[in-house]
Amino acid sequence: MAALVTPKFLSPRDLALAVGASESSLKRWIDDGRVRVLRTAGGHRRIPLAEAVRFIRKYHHQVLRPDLLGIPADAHGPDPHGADRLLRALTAGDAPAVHALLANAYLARGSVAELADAMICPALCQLGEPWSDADDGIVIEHQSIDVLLQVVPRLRALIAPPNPDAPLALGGAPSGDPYLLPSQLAALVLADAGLRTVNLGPDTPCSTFSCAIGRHQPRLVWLACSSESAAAQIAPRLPDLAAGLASSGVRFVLGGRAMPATPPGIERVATFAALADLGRDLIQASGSRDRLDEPERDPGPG
Ligand code: B12
Repeated sequence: MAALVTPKFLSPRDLALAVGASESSLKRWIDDGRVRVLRTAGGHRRIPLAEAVRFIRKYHHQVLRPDLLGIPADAHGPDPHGADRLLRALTAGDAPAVHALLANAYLARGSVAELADAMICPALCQLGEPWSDADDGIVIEHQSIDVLLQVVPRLRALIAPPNPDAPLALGGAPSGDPYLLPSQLAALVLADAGLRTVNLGPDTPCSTFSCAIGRHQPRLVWLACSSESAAAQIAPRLPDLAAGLASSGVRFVLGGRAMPATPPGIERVATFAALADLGRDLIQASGSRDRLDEPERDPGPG
């Protein structure tokens, strides 16, 4: 992964090369507003990476040179056996291949929720099964999570930043739950839906949740439960937490393979696709402006 640098901005020439178009076509698309650009102090046009990705996804462009977007090429292209190939790449600890698979699938208009539900979770499930008896199974699990945690920020760089007035979602895993990826994915899925997110991460005490809720005033709180013992410990405290959040109109979402039985007021969400739906509902209800209407930050001289 070392050779590729994720660019913050692309020149019109690089975006034209990436999608196999001529520079004059790209200039026309800039002029008709399909691609939004910034001007450097020197008057050069620059395209933020997330804007380039939005343009590619919206207008169904095929990407011939993903390397220009900081993404390794994926010779296979998007395919229905993505989870199997992801499993092989994870087992081999091949971070560039994992990056290539997931980022190219996103460019081909997959949502982050689809990547999580249809590729990442099935690959990890398979990885957890055969390896559970093998001596090096635990090594492969740690290594796979490490690879995915390297790739998640690179996927995040492809997503348009949220509007400053977008609703905020906050969450994590309860005390004693060491699982990192579920909350990372929840945050990524909600960011893809347009929300601002704060991920408190694994092993988060109830007091920290309360403090963070007071500080950030979220509209949605998620609790990712993957550890049976941690879920059993937090279960008796859920009714109070749910009542407090409900009184402020905050949606409380419980997800994860170990989510305990829940009292009314807590929404059980089984898939990341369902979480994305919730996120989009919140964006619509909030009246937050379309994030594409937001002016972009200046890229500085260049
Ligand atoms: C990586 C891993 C670990 C790593 C975690 C590293 C880390 N820091 O994150 C380590 C090595 C620490 C670990 C430890 C253990 N693990 Co482990 N682990 C896994 C593995 C391979 C992947 C877990 C993961 O991150 N999955 C990613 C999540 C997102 O996928 P998912 O859990 O399938 O989630 C789905 C839904 O629940 C939902 N979802 C999940 N979270 C959320 C959150 C929200 C908000 C929403 C809306 C939805 C949602 O989305 C997915 C479906 O689309 C799983 C295998 C598997 N099937 O997942 C085993 C697995 C979970 N582990 C297992 C076991 C047994 C253990 C240990 C007990 C092993 C041991 N003997 O020590 C310990 C227990 C640790 C503990 N304190 O609880 C078992 C659990 C069996 C069971 N009874 O449930 C599994 C299933 C493996 C297996 N087949 O046996 N593990």
